[in-house]
Amino acid sequence: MTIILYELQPTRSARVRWTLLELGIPFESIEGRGREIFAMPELAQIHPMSKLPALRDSGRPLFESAAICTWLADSHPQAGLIAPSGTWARALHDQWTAFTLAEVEANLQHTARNLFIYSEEERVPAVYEQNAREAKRGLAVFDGALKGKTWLVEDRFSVTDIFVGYAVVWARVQGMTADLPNVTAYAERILARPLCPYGAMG
Ligand SMILES: N[C@@H](CCC(=O)N[C@@H](CS)C(=O)NCC(=O)O)C(=O)O
Repeated sequence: MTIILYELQPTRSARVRWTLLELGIPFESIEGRGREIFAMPELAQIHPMSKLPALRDSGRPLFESAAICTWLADSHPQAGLIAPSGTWARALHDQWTAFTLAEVEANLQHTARNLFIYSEEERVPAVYEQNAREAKRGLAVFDGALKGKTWLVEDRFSVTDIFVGYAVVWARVQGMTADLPNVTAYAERILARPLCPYGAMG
């Protein structure tokens, strides 16, 4: 089995890097090219929109950080980083990853695209406030879910925390978590994990 990860830190490829490190899987990294990585033909062969992260596992292409992290944890069950399919704990993993993407990250990403990817003429500054408000609604749900808990699923560290933790740390960098004590403490626990690469986010 050979794993090749296309990555650029501190993007969402950090989720995959961390999952691989937690699982102790050796992997080859395509990195250190700055934004030139997005123009690599071999990246386009994996991700139809040339986005990161992208992965080859024994030659097979896979994209979307949730799908990649879940697959890696599933295919190494002995590490206990994810509950098996068909269990309630696994349903909660699926719930929190979908919720993160739809209710928090989509809003953070829309603002980031306006700020860093769209040209000045294309930018719509009015969305910044709307996106922050919607992201905070999602983050408030996490604040409630984390009350009295250390980790999200079965109260033990899992790939769910690797996934959700990225969005929470991103929101924290944007100053959206200050009035959410449980989310703030969770972000600190995430950043304190020995293998966590999210410190590079700022
Ligand atoms: N939902 C995707 C997001 C992928 C994504 O947008 N990645 C960013 C880096 S964090 C990217 O490649 N941006 C380049 C672009 O939009 O052209 C995932 O979680 O993998």
